[in-house]
Amino acid sequence: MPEPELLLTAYRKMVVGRRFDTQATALARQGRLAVHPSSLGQEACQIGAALALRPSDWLFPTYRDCVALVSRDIDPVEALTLLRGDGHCGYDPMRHRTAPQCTPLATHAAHATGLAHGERLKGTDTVALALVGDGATSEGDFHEALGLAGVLRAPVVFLVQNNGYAISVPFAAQSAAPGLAYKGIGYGVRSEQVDGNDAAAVLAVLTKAVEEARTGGGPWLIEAHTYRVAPHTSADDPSRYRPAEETEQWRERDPIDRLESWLRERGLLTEDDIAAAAVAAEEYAAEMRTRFSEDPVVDPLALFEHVFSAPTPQLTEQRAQLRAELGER
Ligand SMILES: Cc1ncc(C[n+]2csc(CCOP(=O)(O)OP(=O)(O)O)c2C)c(N)n1
Ligand SMILES: [Mg+2]
Repeated sequence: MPEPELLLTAYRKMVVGRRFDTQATALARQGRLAVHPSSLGQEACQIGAALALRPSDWLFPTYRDCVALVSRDIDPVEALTLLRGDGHCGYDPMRHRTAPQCTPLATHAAHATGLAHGERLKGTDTVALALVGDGATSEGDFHEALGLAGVLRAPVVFLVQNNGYAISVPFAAQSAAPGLAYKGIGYGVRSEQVDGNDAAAVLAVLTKAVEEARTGGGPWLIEAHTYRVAPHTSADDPSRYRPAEETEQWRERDPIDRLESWLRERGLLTEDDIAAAAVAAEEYAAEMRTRFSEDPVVDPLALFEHVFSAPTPQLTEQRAQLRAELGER
């Protein structure tokens, strides 16, 4: 069981993370973001990922995982820059030891494995944690990454957030496996299932996996059972593919409510603590609104930066064309 202090930190981060998420959904509705894939209902997995890692460890997130980013203390405007339509990920991956959010499903699983193996070759004790969706486990890249991680015994942990759906495709149409943890076992990767809406359980199992990977025990796959309460993105209508009663049932297993009552019952969380967390979350959202009310300054030519260390002749030509179109600068 994680220490009470860590669970209190988890609670506060989940409350702020949820407020960040609902604010981001509102910003998408107002046209301030192009789109927003909400983490609503998956906060226990998101803060579990952020809190199980040391600052020196690497996180490999997907488009779903903005709450993990802000829980890792990435600035909220930077975390949402990509969703604002910018060509770059918004934050400095090297500084935050957090890869750009990955939209192509599972390609980052191989990157995480490679980085983890490379760190071990360099003699560091860095661990990489890749967040993966249930649908992404059907991708070839996921299987290649697991195969390699198993053979290399790379210090990498895969957290599969099984939220029941890949957009409109339910789990039953995705896989006939009894669970996704079996996919790890097939590659010799130790695997476990966890209640993904139980923050204490997620933290306990992830911390164990990360520390075992760090000390030479090889990779882990954790399948967390959770649910995407919100639409796939702000451009989706889930009523077309899942019953409202199902979503309501999962609301009753809300990860924040569960942690809150667990901490309260043990006298670890007072009414004042709850009120203070809510105030901090509102302040966070208010600052987001202020900062997002300003239009970002975007230089169209920045599109060509950071693609290659030395630009290719084609890119140089395309940049010159765009520059001419924009007028002399
Ligand atoms: C390689 C690839 N194929 C298809 C898509 C389109 N796509 C975007 S999200 C998604 C569903 C992914 O579901 P899952 O992995 O369960 O993640 P979730 O959205 O539920 O977090 C698909 C098919 C993509 N982004 N990348
Ligand atoms: Mg899914």
